[in-house]
Amino acid sequence: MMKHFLLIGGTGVGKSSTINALAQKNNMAKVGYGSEPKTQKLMGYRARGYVLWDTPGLGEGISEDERHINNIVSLSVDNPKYQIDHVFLVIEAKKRDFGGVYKVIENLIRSRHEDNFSVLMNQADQAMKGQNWNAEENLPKPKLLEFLKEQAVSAKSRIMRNTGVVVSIPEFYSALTGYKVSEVHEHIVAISQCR
Ligand SMILES: Nc1nc2c(ncn2[C@@H]2O[C@H](COP(=O)(O)OP(=O)(O)OP(=O)(O)O)[C@@H](O)[C@H]2O)c(=O)[nH]1
Ligand SMILES: [Mg+2]
Repeated sequence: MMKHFLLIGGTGVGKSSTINALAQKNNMAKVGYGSEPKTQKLMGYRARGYVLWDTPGLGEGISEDERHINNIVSLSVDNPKYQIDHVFLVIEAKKRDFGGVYKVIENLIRSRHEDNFSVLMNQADQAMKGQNWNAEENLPKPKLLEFLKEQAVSAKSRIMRNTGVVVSIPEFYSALTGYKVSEVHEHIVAISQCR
């Protein structure tokens, strides 16, 4: 049976871009520009052997977040064939604070998905505002690589501290440049085969 994965996260972190990168399709999920939220409703996309559910960006307001979470929860409740096997929280590599997202982890993850939850750290290329990114080779320079590793470890501990939810150290990648997207795909395939 096809596995279903849900991507959640703040507005503009790159959830839709991540889905396109994983599916190796350019314009499948609509990508935003500027700071307006782009994705408005839940939508499932078939990628390489699994289904990725795109969701509206969080952090636009308490009542909006609540509405999005209710829609996410009713997706699986109303459609037993859309049981979510795993939830991915997408965060940005440059951020030190995930603000509103902690509340959502508490509300959505802690009760239902704590054992099938992981974090993906996107926009690796932008972590130091574009500095120390080797565009020719599509790789971080050593200084940025060091920074990304620290950010990943720190994201794990901040999430644990703020929500009590235990996660693995996030994978970092860039949906825009394709850096380490295949590692993220492998990670998802490994999860698919797990259960
Ligand atoms: N530099 C860089 N930009 C990225 C990356 N991933 C996404 N973006 C850009 O970030 C912007 C938002 O991307 P989306 O994929 O629409 O983000 P989203 O999380 O789906 O946004 P909402 O649907 O509004 O919640 C777009 O301009 C993307 O091109 C990345 O890895 N690096
Ligand atoms: Mg989107």
